[in-house]
Amino acid sequence: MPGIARVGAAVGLMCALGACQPKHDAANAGDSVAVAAAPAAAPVIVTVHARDFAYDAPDQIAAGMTTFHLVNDGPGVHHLVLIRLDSAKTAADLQAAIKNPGPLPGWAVLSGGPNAAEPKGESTATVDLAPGNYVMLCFVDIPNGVPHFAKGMVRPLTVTAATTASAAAPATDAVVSLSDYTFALSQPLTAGRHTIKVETAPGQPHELVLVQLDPGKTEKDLLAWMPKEQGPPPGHVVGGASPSTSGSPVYVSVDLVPGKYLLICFLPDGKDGKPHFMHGMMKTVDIA
Ligand SMILES: [Cu+2]
Repeated sequence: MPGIARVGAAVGLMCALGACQPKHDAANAGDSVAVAAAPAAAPVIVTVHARDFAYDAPDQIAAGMTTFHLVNDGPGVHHLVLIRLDSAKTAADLQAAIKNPGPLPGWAVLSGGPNAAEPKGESTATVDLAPGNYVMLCFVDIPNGVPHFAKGMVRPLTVTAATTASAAAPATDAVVSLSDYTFALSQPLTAGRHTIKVETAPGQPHELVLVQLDPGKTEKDLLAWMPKEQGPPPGHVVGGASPSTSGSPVYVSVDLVPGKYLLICFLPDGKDGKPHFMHGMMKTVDIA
């Protein structure tokens, strides 16, 4: 069928020119996101703006490989955690459930997303979303220990069945495996722009927060700073993978400059409630 072959070639060319990555902005809030007529060569990009304390985002998107571009317009640090609500549960049910400490109920499935972005910073991650009802939520509790979802940073997102084939997973140049309680890297990370596959092993859910340490600072400085958050922090967040369960990889796009970085998981432990970094889930890497 030469007609179809020609259409395919044209789509390929447009993709090469950067024309087939539709951007969906806060301006489209309330709209359903249109999907390209041909199988997408790259994941659809959904731009979400975070501010203190709300997300500006579409209400509805199509299922499949989706890149979430989190733009932090607020003065505080924020991230975007996607949680799928099964069993007809609602955002109100989730908000009631997360008032209790401990693991999320089984109907709330941690599905990744872009982790912490600095004020005026950005964070980007790609996930493969199944159709369903989701919420976007911020667990960050800086400053003063009150999680941002309690201040309004929780927003429903409906993921509808896709009408076209999903894009393939992004090409990656490293894998970081999260397990109870370690970060394992497939190879040393290097400076430059990378897409890193972050996958959680069977066991508890985990997250990857990437912190770039200021020159001369170490993880001890961060641990000393965190309880009171007094004075300037010894580093700054540069994204990572929001919490996910096994089987839901997160593809993190990040631009690394040479320096010392920390990989940290803050998720509360399923057994004793302590953050996972207190169980050893904290790793310093030198990037050259
Ligand atoms: Cu927040």
